[in-house]
Amino acid sequence: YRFDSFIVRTPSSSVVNGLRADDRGNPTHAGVLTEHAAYIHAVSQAGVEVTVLPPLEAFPDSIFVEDPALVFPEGAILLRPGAATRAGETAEIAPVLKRLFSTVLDLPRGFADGGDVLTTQKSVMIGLSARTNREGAEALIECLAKLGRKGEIVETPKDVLHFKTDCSLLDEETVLTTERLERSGVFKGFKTLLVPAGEEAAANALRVNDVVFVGSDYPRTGELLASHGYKVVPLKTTEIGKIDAGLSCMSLRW
Ligand code: CIR
Repeated sequence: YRFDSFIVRTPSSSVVNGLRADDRGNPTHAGVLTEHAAYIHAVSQAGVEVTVLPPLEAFPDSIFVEDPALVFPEGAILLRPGAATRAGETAEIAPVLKRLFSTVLDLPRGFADGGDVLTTQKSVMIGLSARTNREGAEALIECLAKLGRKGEIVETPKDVLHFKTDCSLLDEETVLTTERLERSGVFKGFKTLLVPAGEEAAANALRVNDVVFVGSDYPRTGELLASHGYKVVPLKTTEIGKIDAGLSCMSLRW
């Protein structure tokens, strides 16, 4: 959770057509832009340098740069997003990563979204989901090994978009998660904090250096984290939430 660098992508006007499981109405372009600008400002204040990529009209979900790639200080991996409308995002981010990293690997087969990947000191957890299949997860483990990292395949709760929709790393030993994911037992060896019932979407929080960013629509989660000594900064995720996104999705971090 210690980072120096972020990559984000400005939302295009097509973001209003982003994928979603339940239609609660389109987000507005202006609303997403405002949330995105506040995110850039907030992470900059947390001490990271932010590279802002230009909008991609052809890819409504391309603001969620977390999904087409994985980055580590030692190198990057270009992924194969599991949603057909997002597959082309990898080719868009590839040249940027090739400029910034001396090692850039390609996921050779299968499908994997970065939203299904939780990096901890012990391992890189890869959640199987509707976007990440076993073939992709196994191929990803091979790529991770080339970077000197250990990958581990885990399950994502049913009907949850991504593994990280339901969890985030608060520090090296603590994970914020939902009751349904905690129940699966994946976080053995970690301390867990559970988001209050009704605030499941708050589990996709984002620890950056000394602060934890949490969706401002989830005040009870903010209070819970503050009561455990975390420095909490609420960020609005109302519009991006309409297209199933939270705070980790909007950046690549290393
Ligand atoms: C999608 O369904 O792909 C986007 N609407 C949301 C992606 C969220 N990404 C993430 O959690 N890493």
